[in-house]
Amino acid sequence: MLGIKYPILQGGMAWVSTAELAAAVSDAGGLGVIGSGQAPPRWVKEQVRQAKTLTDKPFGVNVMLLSPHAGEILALLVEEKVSVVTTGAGNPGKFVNMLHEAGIKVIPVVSSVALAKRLERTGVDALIAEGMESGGHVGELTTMALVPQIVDAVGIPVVAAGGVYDGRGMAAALMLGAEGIQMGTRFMCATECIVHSRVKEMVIKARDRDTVVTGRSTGHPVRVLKNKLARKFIELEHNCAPGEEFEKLGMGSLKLAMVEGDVEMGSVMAGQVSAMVNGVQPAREIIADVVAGAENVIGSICNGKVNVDK
Ligand code: TUI
Repeated sequence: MLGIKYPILQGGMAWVSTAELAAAVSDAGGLGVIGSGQAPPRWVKEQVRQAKTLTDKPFGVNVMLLSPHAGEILALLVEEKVSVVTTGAGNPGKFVNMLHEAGIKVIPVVSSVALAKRLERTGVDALIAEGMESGGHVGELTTMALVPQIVDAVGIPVVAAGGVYDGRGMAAALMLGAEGIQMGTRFMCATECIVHSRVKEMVIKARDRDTVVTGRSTGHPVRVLKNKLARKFIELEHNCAPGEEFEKLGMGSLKLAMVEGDVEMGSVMAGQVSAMVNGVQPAREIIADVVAGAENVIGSICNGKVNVDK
C-alpha cells in the first residue's frame, strides 16, 4: 500500500522529525515522516521540499490536528502531493476526501476502539493504534490491549505504536494482528535526527521508571521524561490548579527541550522504551536491527522453541 520495503513507520514527532530523519528512514526502506506539530505552513513546505531532494522514496507528514495551522498544512500537502499523511490528537475525517483526491494515503493515529471505528467509516487507508507506552500525547490503553481490540474492530490494516523498540516488539505487534509498527523514541536517537544532543543523552541514560504521564487532569495527558518541569506539573495536579497554569507552564516547553536542549525546564516527550535505547545509530542500522531481530525471534518460535502444542 505504501510502496515501502519494511512495514516500519517513523513517528512524526514535533520539533524532532525533520526532513533529514524522514529521508534517512525512507531511504533505508521504512516510511519516514516529517512532524509538523504546531509549526507554520511555510516551515512544513520547506521540509517537504527538502525531503524530496534527499530521497526518491515515499515519505509522509504528520499533522497534529490541535495545531491552528492544521487545515492550511493539509492543503499544502495536497499541492505537494506527499505520499502519506498521518494525523494525531484529533479526528481527520473531514479532510479524507480531499487527501484521497490528491492520491495521498491517510493513516490517523488512534488510541481507542471507538475512534478507530468512526475513522474507518470515513474511508481512511489504515490506522496507527498507539498505546500509552509512547511518548507525548497518550491515551489510556496499553499497546498490548489496544492493538488486538482495534484489529478485531476494523477491516483496514493496523500499525502498532507505543513500546516498540526492537525485533521482539515488532514480532509481538505482528502476533497481535498488526501489519506494521511505528517507532518514535528509538528514532529520536538516530544519527540523522536533529533533536538536541542533551535530549539524546537523556533518552540514552533513562531507566525503566524514568517517564511519567503528566496533565491527565487537563484532558491532555503527555508522557515525558521526569525532570524539573514534570515535577512542577505533578505539583500543579496535586494542588488541583486551574487549566491556565498548566498552559502557562507548557507553552513553548517542547521546543525548549528538543531544539534548545533545556532538559530541565523543557518538555522531553519520550516513550517507555527510552530505557532500552543505549546509543546513537544511523536510521539504516536501526531498521536493519529491528528487521533482523523480528526474523530471528519469529524463526525461533516457528522452530518450536516455544512449545505450545505438546
Ligand atoms: O499526537 C500524538 N502525540 C503527540 S502530539 C504532541 S504535540 C502536542 N502539542 C500540544 C498539546 C498536546 C500535544 C506530542 N505528542 N499521538 C497521536 C495520538 N493521537 N495519540 C492519541 C491521539 C488521539 C487522541 C484523541 C487521536 C484522536 C483523539 O480524539 C479526537 C476525537 O475527535 O475524538
